[in-house]
Amino acid sequence: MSDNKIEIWGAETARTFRPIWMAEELGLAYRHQPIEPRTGETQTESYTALNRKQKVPFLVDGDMRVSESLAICRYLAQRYPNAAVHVPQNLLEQTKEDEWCCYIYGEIDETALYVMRRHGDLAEIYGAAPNVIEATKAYLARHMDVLAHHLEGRTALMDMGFGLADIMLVSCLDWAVFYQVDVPPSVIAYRDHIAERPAYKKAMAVNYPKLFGGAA
Ligand SMILES: N[C@@H](CCC(=O)N[C@@H](CS)C(=O)NCC(=O)O)C(=O)O
Repeated sequence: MSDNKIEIWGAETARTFRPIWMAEELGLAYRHQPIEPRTGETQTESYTALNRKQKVPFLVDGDMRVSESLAICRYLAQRYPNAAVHVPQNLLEQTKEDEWCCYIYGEIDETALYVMRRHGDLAEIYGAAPNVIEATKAYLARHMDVLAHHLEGRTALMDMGFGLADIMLVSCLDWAVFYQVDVPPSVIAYRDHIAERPAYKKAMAVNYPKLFGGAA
């Protein structure tokens, strides 16, 4: 357990959900600063001084400052280890976790879901492109197939058990479902199993206060 020197900035997106979920899994005490993108809150002078990227999520832990959802989650898991979250114990596990995390972040988050967001929800900024959205859904279907094959009968991505890669993936799967992407049954079964975790539920309430009526 840490004292309250940890601040997690950001709310209401799949990316901001990740560090909150990780902190909940680890049983950390943290102060949540629920600023949202596209509200002007990331553009203020004080926030820009903290994070020049003007993006969320962002972590403050004493003197440590970290942006990027994946980097924040890995930092927390390794800085405050807890049996709830398996961390790689050797090069092989580290490499396989990296392989999953790079794949999920590169192919599923940035190349697919965020492209859909840019040309859907954020069309006023980046331009409406229904053809791009359709092509991206088809691209995502290929990766859902990869996931379906791997996840058949599994409750965690990696043999070592629930960990960082699962936080990355489940946050993307929820996003995909929200965007009405077809998610295969074995992937849904995996996601539903993990979504039973108390920390997942708590993090949902913290990250999406509007959806949960401010409960958290
Ligand atoms: N690669 C970053 C992405 C961060 C990101 O793009 N955050 C969005 C919200 S999901 C944001 O803050 N957007 C505000 C903006 O671009 O002005 C991460 O995973 O943390």
